[in-house]
Amino acid sequence: MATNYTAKDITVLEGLEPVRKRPGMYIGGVGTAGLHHLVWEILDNAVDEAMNGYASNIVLTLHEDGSSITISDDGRGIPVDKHAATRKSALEVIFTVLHAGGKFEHGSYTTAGGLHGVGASVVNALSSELRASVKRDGTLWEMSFKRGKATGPLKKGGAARGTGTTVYFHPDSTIFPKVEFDPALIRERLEVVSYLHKGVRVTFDNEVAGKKDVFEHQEGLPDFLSKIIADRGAKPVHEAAFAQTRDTSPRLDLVLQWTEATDEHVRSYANGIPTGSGGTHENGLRAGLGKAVRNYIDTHNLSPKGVTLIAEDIREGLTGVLSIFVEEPQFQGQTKDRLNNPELTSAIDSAVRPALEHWLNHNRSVAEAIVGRIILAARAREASRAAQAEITRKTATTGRLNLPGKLSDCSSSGREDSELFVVEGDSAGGSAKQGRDRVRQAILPLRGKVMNTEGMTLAKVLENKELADLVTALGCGLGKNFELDRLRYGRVIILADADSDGHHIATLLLTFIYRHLPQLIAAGRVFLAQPPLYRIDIGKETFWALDDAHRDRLLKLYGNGRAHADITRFKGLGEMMPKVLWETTLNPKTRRLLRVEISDQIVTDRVINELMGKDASARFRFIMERAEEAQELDV
Ligand code: 28F
Repeated sequence: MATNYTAKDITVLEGLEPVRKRPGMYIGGVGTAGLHHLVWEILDNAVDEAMNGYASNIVLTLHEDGSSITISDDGRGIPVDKHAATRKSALEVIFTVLHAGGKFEHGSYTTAGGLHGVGASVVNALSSELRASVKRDGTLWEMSFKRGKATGPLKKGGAARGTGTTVYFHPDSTIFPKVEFDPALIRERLEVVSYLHKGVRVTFDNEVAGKKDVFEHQEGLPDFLSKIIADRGAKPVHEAAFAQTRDTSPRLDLVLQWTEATDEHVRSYANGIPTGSGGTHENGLRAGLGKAVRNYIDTHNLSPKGVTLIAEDIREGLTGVLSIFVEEPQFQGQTKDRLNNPELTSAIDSAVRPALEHWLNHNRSVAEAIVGRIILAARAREASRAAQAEITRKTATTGRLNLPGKLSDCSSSGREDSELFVVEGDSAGGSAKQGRDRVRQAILPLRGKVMNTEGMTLAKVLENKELADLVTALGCGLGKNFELDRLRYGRVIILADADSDGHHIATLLLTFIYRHLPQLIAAGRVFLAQPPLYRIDIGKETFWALDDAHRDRLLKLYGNGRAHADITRFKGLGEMMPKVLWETTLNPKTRRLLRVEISDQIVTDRVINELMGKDASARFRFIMERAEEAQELDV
């Protein structure tokens, strides 16, 4: 616990000029991430006061200019007594001296020292204006700064009820090219604070949107886990989650629950900072978890016959939150979101293993459900390995000869300039085969509806001939056997009718690719073709409209006051003349493709998961709304 400090504890280091000269050294950069580090640092100081039990309310106000913020807590209030050596108040020193503050002492967990621990003084240096106010000993104190320099002395105000610290700051637009906060990012981080620090009420007062959110969770991580599982639409395989907390350093807070989902989803945090790239704390959790489950299985003779369990089986479907607090966090990696404290691996491992083993042994029915889930994962893995081996064997032994019969391959064997069009339906396939460039463009027609693979095991998926043929045609295997450089085409282009059915097929194919061939999307190799829905002839000119809105825009642009517009709606690709299909959709010189990109993994996970299980119209509507945002490329 932080002992009570007074000004004498501050170690005075150096001025703030270096910070303004090389801000990147202190906050990583002056882009959006760097801008928001200013918020996290001040917020972190308020959270630290709450963690030490002195504050229970934190309010963040995003002012209506969208570029200034006030954060306040109801903690003790930063000390204002004068520092013997410098004759300055603790408050002034904290905001004007780099790395000042007794926060390196025991019991305080701000991330001072790492990228995240820049200290309030750096925020001050990089703000065109900052105002700190403290309520302490029944009095209000205030001090203002410009670019790190005090604009006047510490002012003693009137009487004040309660205690606490409030900081207003406006980042300096001569340092940050864009001073515009991202409300969603701030809201998400505040909500996480309320989950990681149970009982602390965190308020987000968004004056830009005129909206106020209050986050407060008495349970903390168990509430967080319930939200994550609900968002992902995952179905738990056991009722009660495993929960563990430990208050001695390194502080540990952990919840785990196995679900029917086919992937692992454990979110980890160090001192409240998301560690998306994992780290030694996660390695410790995996080690402890693996040993505890294996010990349980061995002790109770539950090992499955004919299949060997691997670590991934144990964690398949596992959803959880790991939150640790350590006094000297070492953040690593490009975005500083990997934790690298070596001592944590064994510390977390030896904390989790006995607790989880104890829990399993004292909750037999839960343990049986979890072991059952693990064995299912192992068997599914085994089956899909066999299925993939079958596909690989077929493709490998006879090379191109063994390609699906329906594939009209292109003559070029160079990958980078060849493209595979995955076309819905035979008639569309026919038009595409005739209209295409035979040297560079291959056509794979798919018959009828592709199955909805969401939540299915790989073995089940590959029973679908259409998808198995697609995997064979692509040539790069899938799942654990995936090898991007065996991909036989430079681009995979989904060509479906411009109507709702076509969108539905495209969505099903995207779901399959996203779940089982995600590397193709990550490599930017997956595209959606945009065939026209309408042909519009006005006078001698012909226009092509992608959808109703586009048609109306074209008519408004070119239609009024001129010759009558002749509009034809295409019932499907199969009804298009091959030449028209070439000109409007296949020809790289005139077509417009949408490249499929995943901007936010968590959001995409939720969208695919949430909607793929529901009815098609909800799915299609949701995807088409997103399609509006999709970036158009002339490739
Ligand atoms: C909106 C941001 O920064 N809250 C803070 C405190 C409280 C103390 C403190 C902070 C003392 C000299 C090291 C008070 N009383 N919210 C905040 N609340 N810093 S920052 O002390 C800093 C140390 O420098 C505090 C007794 N001990 C500590």
